[in-house]
Parts: sequence; C-alpha cells; structure tokens
Amino acid sequence: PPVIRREDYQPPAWLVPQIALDFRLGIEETRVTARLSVRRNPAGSAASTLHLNGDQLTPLAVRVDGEAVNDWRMDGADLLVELTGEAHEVEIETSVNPAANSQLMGLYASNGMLCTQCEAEGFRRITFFPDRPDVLSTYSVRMAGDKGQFPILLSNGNCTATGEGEDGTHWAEWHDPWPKPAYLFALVAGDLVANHAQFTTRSGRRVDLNIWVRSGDEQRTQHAMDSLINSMKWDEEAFGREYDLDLFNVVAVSDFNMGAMENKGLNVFNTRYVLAEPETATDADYDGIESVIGHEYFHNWSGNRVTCRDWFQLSLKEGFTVLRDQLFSADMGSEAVKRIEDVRVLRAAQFPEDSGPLAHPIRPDSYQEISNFYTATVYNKGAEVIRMMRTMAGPDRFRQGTDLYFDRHDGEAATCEDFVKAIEDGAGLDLRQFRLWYAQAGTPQVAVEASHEGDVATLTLTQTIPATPGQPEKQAVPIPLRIALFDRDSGRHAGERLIVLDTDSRSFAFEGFARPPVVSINRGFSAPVAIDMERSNEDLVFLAAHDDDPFARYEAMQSLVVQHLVAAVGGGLSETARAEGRKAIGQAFAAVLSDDGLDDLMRGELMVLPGVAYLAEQVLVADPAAIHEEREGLKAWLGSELAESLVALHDRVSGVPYSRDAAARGARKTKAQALVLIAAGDPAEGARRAIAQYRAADNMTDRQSALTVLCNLEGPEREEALADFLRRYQGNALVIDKWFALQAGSFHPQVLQHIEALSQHPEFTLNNPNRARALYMTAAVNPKAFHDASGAGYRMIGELIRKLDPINPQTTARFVPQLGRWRRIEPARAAMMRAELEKIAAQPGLSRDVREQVSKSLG
Ligand code: B3K
Ligand code: ZN
Repeated sequence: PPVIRREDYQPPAWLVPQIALDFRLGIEETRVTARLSVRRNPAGSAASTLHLNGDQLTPLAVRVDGEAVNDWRMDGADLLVELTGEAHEVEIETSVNPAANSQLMGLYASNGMLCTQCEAEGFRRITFFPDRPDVLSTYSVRMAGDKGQFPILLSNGNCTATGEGEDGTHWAEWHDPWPKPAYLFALVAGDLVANHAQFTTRSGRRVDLNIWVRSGDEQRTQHAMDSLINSMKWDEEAFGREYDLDLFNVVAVSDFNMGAMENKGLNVFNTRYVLAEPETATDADYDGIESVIGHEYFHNWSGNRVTCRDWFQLSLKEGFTVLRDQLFSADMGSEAVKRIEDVRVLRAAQFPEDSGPLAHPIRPDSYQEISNFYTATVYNKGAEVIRMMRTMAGPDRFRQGTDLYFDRHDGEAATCEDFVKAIEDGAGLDLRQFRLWYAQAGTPQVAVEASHEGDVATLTLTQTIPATPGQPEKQAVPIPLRIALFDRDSGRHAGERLIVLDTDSRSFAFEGFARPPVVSINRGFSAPVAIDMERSNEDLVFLAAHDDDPFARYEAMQSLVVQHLVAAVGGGLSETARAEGRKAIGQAFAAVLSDDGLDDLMRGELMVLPGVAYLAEQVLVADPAAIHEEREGLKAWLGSELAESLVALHDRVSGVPYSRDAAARGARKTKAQALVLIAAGDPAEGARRAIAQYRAADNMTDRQSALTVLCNLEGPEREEALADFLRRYQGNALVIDKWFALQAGSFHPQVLQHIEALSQHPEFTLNNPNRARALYMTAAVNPKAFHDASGAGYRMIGELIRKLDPINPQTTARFVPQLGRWRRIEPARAAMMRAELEKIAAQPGLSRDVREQVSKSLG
C-alpha cells in the first residue's frame, strides 16, 4: 500500500465552494446526486484534471455544466474529470447500499436507521469528492424517504424546508452556512425521539438543543443534556467561544466505531456516551459522557471553525480538544482526581505506544491508513504537549495565545505550526526548541541525581529520549518540571518552582537546606516524561502522606509500589527487603485509609495500584504473568494486613446513600477499592461482602464493583450474580456489554474458557463494535487472559483479527498493537505473539488498516 508523506503536501488544484446533495433514502439502496460548484484554486497547480476521491463507488452519471459527458476516467477507486474553464458545475450520481456497509464508514444502517461517519475518509464512500480537509464547502442537503421508516430527517446546519411526497414519502432540506470539509458532513434518518432543551449564548442567541435516541431511551439522556449545556457555558467562560448556529443536534447510534463524531451541528454519538441512569450506568460512565459530550462540543471551534490542513495535523484539533475537555471535566468535578485519571490513561495507553513498533510523533510524518493514527499519542500526548505550553505561559497568557489562534485562523484549514506560532505570539513564549515535541516520538526519560553540601541541595537532571522507528537520534526537548523541596525537619517546602530542563543535562541548586530535602518533582505531572530517581521508601511514604500537591501524593504512592514490584519480579529482593517493601507500602496505605483530611474520591484514587501495562513499561523485557502474580500477591498481603481497617472502611462507605454528589461518588469509589483488597486477602469474606453488596445495590456502580470481585472468585455467588445480571438487564445492550466485559476482564483461573464460551453466546456478535470490544478488547488488556503461558490468549486475538477484518477493518486494527508488543515480552511468549502476527500477515485480502499495523509490528 502507498505511503502518504507529510512533506508531499500540495494545495488542491480545484476548490469546491458549494455542494448540493440530494439523497433518495433506502436501507438497501440510497441514491445520491451531488452537484459540485468547482473553481480553480489560484494557490494550486494549474492542472485541468479534477481529482475526486471515491471508495467502492461507481459513477452512474457524470454531467458538467448540465451536459452529460464522457470525459471522465477512473484512477483506481477515484474519478478524474477533465475541465477546461475556470469554474464549472459538476454533477455526479452514485448509489450505495447502507445495509451492506459493515465497516461503519460512509452511509450505513444501524437498527433500521441511516447514519453517516465521514472522518477521516468516509465521505468518499457516499459520493465522489476531493475528500481532504483543506477543501471547504457550504452544504445544501435534500433528502427524501419513507415517512414511516424515517420520520426524522437530519443533516448539518438548519432545516430550511420540509414537505410530503407521494407514496408515503417526505423530504427535508438542510443548509449549513459554515463552510466545512467533507469529513464534517452528516446525515441521519430514522425513527427517533428527542430530549429538547434550549441554551442562550452570552450574546443572546437562542439555541435549540436536541438529543435524539430510540423511543424508550429518552429518560436516559438528561445527564448528556446537562453536560452539553455545561459545555456550552464553559467554553464561553474558559475560552471565549460561543456557539454559532440556532440548532445543535446529538444523535445516539448503537453501531459506532469510536466514541462520537463532531459533525457540524449534528454530532453523532455511540450510545455509550449518551445514555445513563443510575440503575444502568456507573459513575465512570457518567464521567465518560460528560467528557465526550464536552469534547465533541468543543470541536465546534477547535476542529470545525478552525480545521486541519491535512491529516498529519490531526493533533491540532485532537490534542487541543482533549486538553479542553480535560480542563472542562476538572472544572466540573475534582481537578486533582481528573489529573490522576488522565495520567493513568496516558501511562496505560500512550507510554506503551511510544516505546513500541508503532511509535510516532504527535504530528506523524507518514501513514498508510490515517484511521490508524487516531491514537493515544495524537490525542493524549498531544494534549500534554499543549498543556506544557499552558504551564509555561500561565493560564492567562495561554488564553491570549488561544484567542489569537482562533482570530487568526477562523474559517481556515490550519497546521500545528500555525497553532504554535499563535501561542508563541499571543502568550509571549519562545517555542523554537519546543517544536521538537511535535516532531519526535518517544517518552523522554529524566534521570534525577540529588546531592547535598553545606546548605545547598543540588539536583542534576539528565534527559534521554529513546530511539523510535525511523528516529534513531533525538535532540533535547524543553521539559517544564514543577518542583518542591521539603525540609525534613519542618515537613514543609518554601514554595513550588517551575524549572525547565532544555539541555541534555543540567544542575539546579537550592539553598537553605541543613539536611538533604525530600524531592517532589514533576508535580501535577507537568511534563509527559518518565522520572528516574532513586528514592528511599521513607521519602516516598512521607510524600504519599504529606505532599500538598495531590497528584504528587498519588505519584509517591505509585512509585512506592512500582519500585517494590519491579524489584520483586526481577528477583532482586531478599526476603527481608521484600518484607520491608511491603511494610512501607502497608504504612502508606494505612495512612490513606485513616487520613481524615482526604475526601473519599481522592482516597479511592490513592488506593488504585499501578496497572500491569505500566509496570511492564518499567523494564526492557517483561514477564507480564509474573508481574500480574506479584501484583496480586501484594493485594492479598495488603488485604490481610489491613483487613480490620478495610472492613471498617467498607462498612462506613456502604452506609452512604446513593446520590451523584462528590461525597457519595467518593464513597462508591472507596467501596470498590476496599472490596477488591478485602477479597484478595480473604476470598470467603470477599465473596460474602460482594454478594451482599450486589444484592443490596441500587445503582450500577455498586452492582458492577461487586460483580467484578465475584467474577474473580469461584463459588455459587459468582454464578448467582452473573445469571441475575443477565436476566435483569435483558434488552439493554450497553449493560449486556458490561456482562461480557466483566467476565472477559476477570482473573478467574478459567477466564480463557469463559471467553471462548461467551463468544458462542446468543447475545454475542462481531458486527457490533461495542459488543466485540466488550469481549475481546477487555480480554486483550487482561494480563491473565492475554498472556496465558499456553499462548491461547494470543491465538484467540489473532483469530479474532482474521475474522473481524473483513467485517470492520477500523475496529480490527485496534487489536494489533497488543500483539505488536512482543519485543518487550519474555522470549517464549514473544515467539508466540510474533507467530500470530505472521499468521495474520499471511492472510490474503487483509485491509490496509490491519496490513499497516501488522507489517510495522513485525518490522
Ligand atoms: N474526530 C472523531 C474521531 C474520528 C475517528 C475516525 N476514524 C472523534 C473525536 O475525536 O472527537
Ligand atoms: Zn476529537
């Protein structure tokens, strides 16, 4: 497959200022007529050929300026039309079969409704078009279809006319006044009901808000609606961004490749990020809805009003919008907890990507299939990179930078360079060297050496950025580190400082310390780097209990556990050292359990142990099963060592009645963590408490956390609860997804057999991405299942990839990186992982998506 390179960018030869689309809707056949007003781009080449992208389309008719022409030809899947003048009207007819579209890109059918997904290159599956984000057009859409089947007809912008046709059909016309690239086009037709509300913008525009769902689901949309209204208000206050249409529609669809899509004025969402009520959605689900509703809404400015010049610039909109949604969620809830969760995601998903065969800079240099670049790197590391600029400038100056960015580039297709330049000019920063963060892949490692002489403490910081594919050598990047040094005697620090490490190595001196201070560094996770510093358990226990930066407290707790587990797995711990390590961890945990100054939400966060993926990152070659066992061993030890306080804690928080406020959510979070540890220490007591919690639950958070624990255990309670859960939520797809995921994610000795049986369950299907992921993605990230010593986990995921690829390449390709990590896994397992990749590579007819990921993983 051809490699697309960033350096090859050429402006389009032809522009399409306007497009009129006419749809005659049908589930099995939809006829599309597209009328493109094209004109030569003065900034483009003088080519007379109009290059229109297509994907599995046949042109049924081509007319230029009203005349049928034969002056067209196919170039692979694309349509080339020869044009002689400066401006023309080009009309093309195509026909598509939405019911047969299992890829869920372009126009497809889901549960009897029609909907679209065009980002990144789905519009070319609907009609021939220059399907690239730097071609912006105003869209007029007319659609007609059966009134009974499609009572609701939606597209971007405003509805300008509706009417009835013959034979039970009706039609609607929509016009979107804002020029947009084709990837933001959307159409929805189906039998939907809406939750309506209104929002008045700060300049007085009244906006109608609708969240469209299938009848019966409308009582589960209020949280999404509240989140939308909060987002609209927040973006006015935090970024000065106001909504720009009189209508904002959100549609929930049950078959969807990702979370949601920011189509102009018509966001299309995976049902999982819309529907919630206490009985069926966990607190985490509620948080997910708030952040994704916010994210898509914020794209209206960072993405739609200012879009991307080409797909290499994806992080321009995604990194920035992730940062915006993170700041929004932090403002709506607990800033400290939100930061911890965001860093946990980064470490679990992005760090492994950055250290593996698929590592790429946040602005990639090349791709074969752009869908493969909607990654944790482009999104989450992209957000971290922009967050560093904000940290260096301070929030107010950063805001001047973003204001300038929106002013300068409104209505344009911009580049990452445009963004950096605007922040540089608006915030008054020198970002010359900082631009390397866009160009280099790999997570910088910062080694910290502390020394002390007289009353001066010195920290010597050295950065190294590991080699990544295509980038053997790296240059030093500026690394902003928030730092505080605690005086051992007073237990206090004299103020936080921001230091920037912008060379390979540099020393920083701090005066006024009679004894070596306790170092708190990278507070708030001010830079997306790995800190490598030797520290005593004593110092970490001190920071875990006393640091006034909540993230640093969490970090100290994590480091304590990471240090211990990594040494234990490496066989480097004597029995005494192991006992001492556990004792220190136990001490820190006990402090967390009993600290009255902590709210329960934060307490629950501090009780979460580092995940296996992040632990495996700490060593060059990992034995994930050994890490998992050691981690489980530590849980069991903590559970029995702290049994009394854990039980007391579990009792206390179990008495807090359900509500959505922070205290009650904190109680549920702590309850879940306490139960996990109790069960690890004493499975019988765990089972007793878990089934009681399950039976008494009046909300999904408690019910799910109880069932999670039961799934790991053997015994009748497990079967009772699983059967009850399935019966109770029959017909609710999102909850049935949980039923699959809970079993696939369990540490039960027979987890692989369970997954195999579940794949044959009547409720299982590969055609629905949520269901496929609930079973198999959960299995692929479950160390107990995936890394089973027999290799059965690898074979299962390999087989899944081969089976799912012909149905849905985009969803399939997301499974490949799990196998792609073989170089970092111990040799026996690595060989089996590699063998699976080779078997996939040998399969004929592989999609471009999977082909790219597999060949890079074998590399
Ligand atoms: N922009 C979309 C992602 C589309 C992915 C297509 N493969 C959702 C989002 O990031 O908001
Ligand atoms: Zn996005």
